[in-house]
Amino acid sequence: MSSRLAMLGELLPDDADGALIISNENRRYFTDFVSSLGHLLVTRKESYLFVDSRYSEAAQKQAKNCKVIPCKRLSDEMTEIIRQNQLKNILLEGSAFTLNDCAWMEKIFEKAGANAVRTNALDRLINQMRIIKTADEAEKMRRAQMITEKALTETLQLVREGVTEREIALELEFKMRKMGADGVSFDLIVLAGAKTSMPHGVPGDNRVKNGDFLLFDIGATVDGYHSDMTRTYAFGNVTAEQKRAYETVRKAQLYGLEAVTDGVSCDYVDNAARSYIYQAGYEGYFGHSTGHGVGLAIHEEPSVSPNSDVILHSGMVITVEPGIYLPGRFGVRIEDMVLVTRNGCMNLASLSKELTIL
Ligand SMILES: [Mn+2]
Repeated sequence: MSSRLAMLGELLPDDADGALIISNENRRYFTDFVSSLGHLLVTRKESYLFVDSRYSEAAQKQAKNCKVIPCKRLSDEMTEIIRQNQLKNILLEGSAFTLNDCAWMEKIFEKAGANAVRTNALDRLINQMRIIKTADEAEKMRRAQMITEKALTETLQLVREGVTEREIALELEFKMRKMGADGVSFDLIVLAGAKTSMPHGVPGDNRVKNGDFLLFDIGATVDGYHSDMTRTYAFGNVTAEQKRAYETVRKAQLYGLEAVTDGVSCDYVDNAARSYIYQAGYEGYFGHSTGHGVGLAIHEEPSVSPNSDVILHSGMVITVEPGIYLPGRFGVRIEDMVLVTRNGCMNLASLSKELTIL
């Protein structure tokens, strides 16, 4: 099997002879090497990973399918390699380059006789590769999801009246790391009571009390791959109105999941969940997309939104996460991460979605 770098080299458009990758995720995706800095120059024949002295030994041992170039001064080594390969047009990773990086790279390229191509062409090629997960990638995500569920199940046993959102979030993160996660997928979202109406609220000193909804939007990473899950629980006695909103989201989420299969478009899946919520009288209280792709990034292609006509294919991993948010009162969201298959999807999450009273 040819390497991802060889595949990218082959996919380069006719009017480009090189591509420069600088994001941590894409550098890792193509070389398996984890670092916080490094320039990966891809050509049709060969790829070069430029690193400074902090990474040169590790990169030479671990980076795959590329030549590691230890750098004293990046501009010198990069100029040399561009000249050797007689590169003329080099695509930049548009989503990763800042204006400053771009100006600096253009200067280096100019000295070496090459042009920087500032389009989204490279990002589109890479996304097209990353959007389909291999079995190995999906397995890492499944492991991350299992850790998330186990940590949540154990943490729920510790929830008592009066504990703060921050204490619960910290306990969860500690457990995930102890269970073998590299880290958390994002700053864990643990919200109680009225704060649950803010889809991306930040855990604070708010204390759990009777009648609260408790919302957990959480995930772990394994080998850089993310998991993403949301569950909403009742603490003590919740009202009939809270139960109605919960049941509406639960059914909408099931309709969303049922819509997922190879060959349907993302807006179709979004609509399957969204229209149920709107018809139940909650139009205006579900603002965000129904879901998103997950992988080395917590949010990646495809977007499962009303504006996305991307067609789902087996091997994609997406979330289905509708919600209802009543400002100042409460919110509900339920989210699973699923692997699209030829005739439906495989749910990577297995925790119950029945309304559970803690
Ligand atoms: Mn999500």
